[in-house]
Amino acid sequence: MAIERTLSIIKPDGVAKNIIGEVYSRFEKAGLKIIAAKMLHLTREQAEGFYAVHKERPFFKDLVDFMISGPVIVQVLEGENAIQQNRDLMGATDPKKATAGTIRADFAQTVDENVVHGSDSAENAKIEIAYFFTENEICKRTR
Ligand code: DAT
Ligand code: MG
Repeated sequence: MAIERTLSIIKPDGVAKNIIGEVYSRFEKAGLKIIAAKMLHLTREQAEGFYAVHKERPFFKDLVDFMISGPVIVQVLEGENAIQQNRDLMGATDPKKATAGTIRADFAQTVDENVVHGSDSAENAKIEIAYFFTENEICKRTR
């Protein structure tokens, strides 16, 4: 397995629930390193662009409204198998179907407000990281 990078977002509900530290703690305990991070309040255009793959879906407008309802924390995670590892930590999209002990099972109630985002493939990770971070904003963690 290789060292990968993935994009993670703590969504507005996660920030509002004051569980930023709890989520970061899960990343760190799993051996994932945070190599870039920022808090921002997405504009409608930013949220629509980020979720452009879903623009024909019936839930698109609600998803965008939710994503701009408050600030988010966006981070790049690095580690062995980081993309799948982060998806495993997150749990299924619908928290009711998420495995016990995952972030979504523990902190989310509904599919439309499910606390975290994580890239789902190497290709999308690259695109999503570049959507939020320049190469200069991504740090080397050599210590
Ligand atoms: P994931 O976030 O697990 O990658 P996704 O890419 O299929 O899931 O969808 C992106 C987000 O859109 C998801 O986190 C919540 C929302 N969403 C997905 N399916 C939905 C549905 N059936 N009803 C409402 N919102 C949904
Ligand atoms: Mg997705």
